[in-house]
Formats: sequence, C-alpha cells, structure tokens
Amino acid sequence: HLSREKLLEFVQPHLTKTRYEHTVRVTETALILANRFGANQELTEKAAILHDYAKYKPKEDMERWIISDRRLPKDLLNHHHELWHGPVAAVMLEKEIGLADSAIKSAIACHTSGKKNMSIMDKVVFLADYIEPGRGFSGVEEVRKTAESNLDQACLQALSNTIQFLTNKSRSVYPDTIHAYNDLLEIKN
Ligand code: DGI
Ligand code: FE
Ligand code: FE
Ligand code: FE
Repeated sequence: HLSREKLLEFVQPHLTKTRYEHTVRVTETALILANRFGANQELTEKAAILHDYAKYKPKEDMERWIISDRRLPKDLLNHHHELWHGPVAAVMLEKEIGLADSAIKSAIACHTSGKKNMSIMDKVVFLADYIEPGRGFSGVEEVRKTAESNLDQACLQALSNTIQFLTNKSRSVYPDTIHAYNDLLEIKN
C-alpha cells in the first residue's frame, strides 16, 4: 500500500520541478472534484499523482512500448507523441511498481485525450489536469466555473477548447478525443 507521500516521492525524480508542482496541483484539484462528483478518493489521488509519470520518457522508449505491448493502440504512432505519455505510463507503471488497479490505469491512460464511456474518475483526472490553478488556457475560467456543478459539461467544454486549439493550428485530433466529445454531447442532449 503506497501512501500519498511515498507515491509523490516516487514520481518526483521522473519529473521537472514545474511538472512536479503541476502534479501536486492536479492531485489537489482532483480530490476536490472526486469529493464533489463521487469518485473514489484514494484511487483518484493515486491516478492524479502518477498521471504524468511518463511525460519525459524518451520518444524512442515510448515508441518501443507502443510497438511491443499488445494492449497499447498502434494508431498512437500516427499521432503526435504528446499523446503517448498517458497510455505508456499506465503499462510502464504496471511493470515497474506493480500497478494493477484498472480504474487507476484507465484514468492515467486517457488523461490527455479522453475516450468514449469515461468513468467518473477518468473525467475527474482529465478535468483536474485541464483546470488546475496553474493552467492559463484560453477559456479555462469558464471551464472552472462549470466544474463547480457539472462534470460532464466541464469535460465537454475542455474537449471543445482543445479541439478548437488543435484545428486552429492545423494539428491532428486523436480519434479518442473526438469520441469523448461526441459521447459527452450525447449525454447532454
Ligand atoms: O501533460 P500535460 O501537459 O499536463 O497535459 P496533457 O497530458 O493534457 O497534454 C496536453 C498536450 O496534448 C497539449 O499540447 C495538447 C495535446 N493534445 C491533447 N489532445 C490532443 C493533443 N494533441 C494532438 N495532436 N491531438 C489531440 O487529440
Ligand atoms: Fe499529461
Ligand atoms: Fe489534459
Ligand atoms: Fe498533466
């Protein structure tokens, strides 16, 4: 059983100082959201602490994991490597620290793109990563306001902002991002 302190000590050497501070803020934000929307506190805390574990792994290492682990979607290789660190972290942590909990692995894996049928905990970690107090994305203030009362609507706004940001820059949009967006639109309507 790993405590919050032990897990933070574990991830710190894998992150930069600013990324570690982001991780602490994501964890605090995720716990508030978990409490508000009814996700498991202990599992949410672990997923949040570990979510960016693979952020600074060499691209070549992540590529090897995607090629060799049958659970990792191969289509990641056709998209920007920024999308790889979540899915890769989930499988690396399984091997390196015996992370077995599928809810934690799911939240880590989909924290950048989202996906269809996200659990409450998936949404909480995804949204915490987007609205933590250090973020300055355009439109984040509105998402923070929505997150005070509506988890799905806040995730939908975050996804919409991200999709607009990417298309404005003519960058590809990963299919799971679109799937998450369409899925949440359906919940709303
Ligand atoms: O790891 P963090 O910086 O805390 O945040 P993150 O894991 O949400 O990664 C954000 C980056 O990922 C940001 O540069 C936008 C990019 N991104 C998110 N969704 C997509 C995407 N990039 C592409 N190409 N396609 C996506 O669907
Ligand atoms: Fe990330
Ligand atoms: Fe994100
Ligand atoms: Fe993050």
